[in-house]
Amino acid sequence: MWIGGCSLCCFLKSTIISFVLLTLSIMQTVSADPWEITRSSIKLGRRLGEGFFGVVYQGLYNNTPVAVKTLRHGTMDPRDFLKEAQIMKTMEHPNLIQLLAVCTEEPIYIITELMKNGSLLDYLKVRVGRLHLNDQIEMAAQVASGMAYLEMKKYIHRDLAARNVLVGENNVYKVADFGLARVLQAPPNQTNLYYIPVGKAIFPLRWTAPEAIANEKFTIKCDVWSFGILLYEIMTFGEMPYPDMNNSQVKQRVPNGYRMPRPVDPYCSQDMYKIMLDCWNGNKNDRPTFEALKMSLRNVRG
Ligand code: ACK
Repeated sequence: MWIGGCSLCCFLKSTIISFVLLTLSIMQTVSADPWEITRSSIKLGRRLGEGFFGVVYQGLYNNTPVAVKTLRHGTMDPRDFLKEAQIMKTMEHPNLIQLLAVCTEEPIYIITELMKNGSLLDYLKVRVGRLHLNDQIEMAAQVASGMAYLEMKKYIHRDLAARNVLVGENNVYKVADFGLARVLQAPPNQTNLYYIPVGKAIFPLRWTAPEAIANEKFTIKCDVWSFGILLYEIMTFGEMPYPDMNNSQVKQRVPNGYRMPRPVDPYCSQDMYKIMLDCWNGNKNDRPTFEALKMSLRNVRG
């Protein structure tokens, strides 16, 4: 009788233990992030280039060629990045670079689709005078399409510029690095051609709307301002915005109403310049939506 009691007790004990183990393993499976991958599952290949925050490599993931963005230590808090990556993963559009996987242990790896022709900025620079207005409108319209999707999803890019648009095969243009700017931290005492520290954050000064510099608050309307600067880059084949001004002149004059003049060489049509000026409206609420920009770009004449 006693022996029977013991075996019942042992049976119950082992059943409970198995149940707990099973529950734990189910919980682990549910909570494991399917986007998080081990570093060993990525084979790094040739170096594609270097951004402010680290080197970008070509890589192989599941036998598929990918781009691997590696972030230098200290460029962001891995926990902030992980939170932001959860949102980035939900963004899917033919004109947005698709996030494929992440490695959130430092050095952080961001694995995305590979774009054969690199950044739009470099693409433009080597094609000075070799593109037609229709090609330029096509680039702008595809970027506006990707941005209209972010707008609809109530998401903000914060660093829209030709260097962050990538060019694929068959004239496909995709917006990269959306959301990243929010979690990036300024490396101490480091600035470069594009980014300057403002408080704890860093800003791409020449692409940033004056109200965002003033109050460090970003909205989709700041992205619209940056889109106007991107149009300027497209029309000038990658010229640096405000070419004759230094950073402090930009910081001081733009909030006081200064706007870049219409590019004349290379030529920029009045229609296109009008769209730029609309994006640079001092009152952010009077700037167009990306949805409206898509339409306006269809009607641009040379
Ligand atoms: O102009 P590039 O060759 O294109 O040099 C820059 C560099 O990395 C730093 O940003 C390249 N790059 C970034 N992301 C990708 C990508 N997904 N596919 C191909 N090249 C990329 C970019």
